[in-house]
Amino acid sequence: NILIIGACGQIGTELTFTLREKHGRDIVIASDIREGHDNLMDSGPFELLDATDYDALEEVVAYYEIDEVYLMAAMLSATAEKFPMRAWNLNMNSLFNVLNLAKEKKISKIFWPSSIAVFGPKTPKENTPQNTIMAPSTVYGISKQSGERWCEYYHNKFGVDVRSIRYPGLISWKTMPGGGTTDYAVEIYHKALAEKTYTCFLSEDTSLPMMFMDDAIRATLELMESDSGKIKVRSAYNVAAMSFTPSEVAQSIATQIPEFKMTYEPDSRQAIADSWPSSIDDSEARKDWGWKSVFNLEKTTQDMLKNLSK
Ligand code: VAH
Repeated sequence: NILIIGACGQIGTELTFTLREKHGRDIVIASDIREGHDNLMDSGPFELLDATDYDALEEVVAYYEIDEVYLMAAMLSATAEKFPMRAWNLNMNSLFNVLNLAKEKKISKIFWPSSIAVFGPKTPKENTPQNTIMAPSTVYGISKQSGERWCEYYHNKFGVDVRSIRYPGLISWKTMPGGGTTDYAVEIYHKALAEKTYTCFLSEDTSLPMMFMDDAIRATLELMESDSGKIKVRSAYNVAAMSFTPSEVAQSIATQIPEFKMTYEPDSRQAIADSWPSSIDDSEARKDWGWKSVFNLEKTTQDMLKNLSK
């Protein structure tokens, strides 16, 4: 059976629905530190679970006969800057708990999300390669870089089958993101429909790697379903779909909502965004397990506005 930790989050929610559709509702156990939306809670088994509590996690794994874990719980970049020690504790101890369950052979496969946040100000910003300078300047980025090292160590040392992706900023309509720097790219669609205007917390020319959630979920499942022998990277794979600036997404919305107006008031999240790449080279993922994105900005805007208008 499959356990999703952090099932109420932006990615966790979509993974829960997709995996339940694929495998059946009772094969996929959703868990989080607090209950989520009714549509998630009504879609199958749910457990309240603190991912940093090893004994509680071990009990859920034994009770539901879990063999695969998707660890989606984390504190994201903006919030982690406000609570560094809480972020480190959650992001790292939840990972150690899951890696150690696999080392003890209590589970057989792990997905753990990394992020383009592992790159820092010294990293080449255009077409950032799989292997390059990584000196993240954010708490969140440091935790993701350390997590990548630990995943690779547990794979090489103990044969743990852990797989990971450096997600770009993710755009989705089913849930709101929580405390990230790329959250503007989700909020903007809600505000465009509700108020025809949005005040963006990043400057208009801040280009960041982004991906529509359908592509991110498909990348995750394609990686998890690949033969183990094909996976040459056991830290985390670069994956890419598109890069855009706030002004480009505003223009894309204006083609469907002509009266849409954007204003800019950069805040502390600007410094986080400035430390990240503007585009990513995902040739390793393409080569090793056939990754290919589908959604560009135009299709993303169409899908977001269509689903949020329902
Ligand atoms: C964040 N959405 O903004 C996350 C992600 C690349 C960005 O890691 O913190």
